[in-house]
Amino acid sequence: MSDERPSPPPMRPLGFERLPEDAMRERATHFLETMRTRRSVRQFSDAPIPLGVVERCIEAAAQAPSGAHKQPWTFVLVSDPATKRAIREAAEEEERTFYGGRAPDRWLSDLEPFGTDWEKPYLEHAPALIAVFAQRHGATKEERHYYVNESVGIATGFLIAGLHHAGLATLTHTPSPMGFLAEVLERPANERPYLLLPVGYPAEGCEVPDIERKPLDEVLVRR
Ligand code: IYR
Repeated sequence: MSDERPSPPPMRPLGFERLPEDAMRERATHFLETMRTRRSVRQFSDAPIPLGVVERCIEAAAQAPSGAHKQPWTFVLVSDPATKRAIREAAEEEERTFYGGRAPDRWLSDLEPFGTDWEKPYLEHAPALIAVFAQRHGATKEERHYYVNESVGIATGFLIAGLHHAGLATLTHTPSPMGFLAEVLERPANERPYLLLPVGYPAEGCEVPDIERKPLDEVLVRR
């Protein structure tokens, strides 16, 4: 193996289009209104979805910035019913112990408004699951990755926003622990399960908790 580093890529012009301020305001407001209607969904229709749309959204997610441009993410798009069933069974096994005593009482009472329990039927009902994996390092341990959590978190945010924008519902699901995902999906040792996103249309009559987002004044500090 050679010690030689690849030479840096050449620079090129950014190609930035500066927008008129009224267009900026309109776009920002439109995006806010779009994001306001995003909710985590726990009741999914089993109606099929255009997987090509989901793939476009994954491609959009992969445009995220990442530490030293290492792009330390892998998205596994699962639509095979047997694989979804295997994921559901393994997730429910973990969740049974979580809800059955592993989770502290305080955590369980914080979850009460959301009506969650160990049963995860949506892992089978939703027509697709996206398992997001974080690459701790490259193909070999010598290939370092940086700010992996931040990078994968940003890409996942792009993904959730993109899917919503495209008219698809998601749930940000973090079965705990979720090591089984790497096993079921046969991922290499450098990949750690990060998040599982059921994707689909909401079921007929789907309900969500009637909760509010914090107002801007509570989340924004001006100096
Ligand atoms: N992983 C469990 C518990 C859970 C934890 C949090 I924090 C949530 O916001 C929702 C659920 C589950 O999926 O049920």
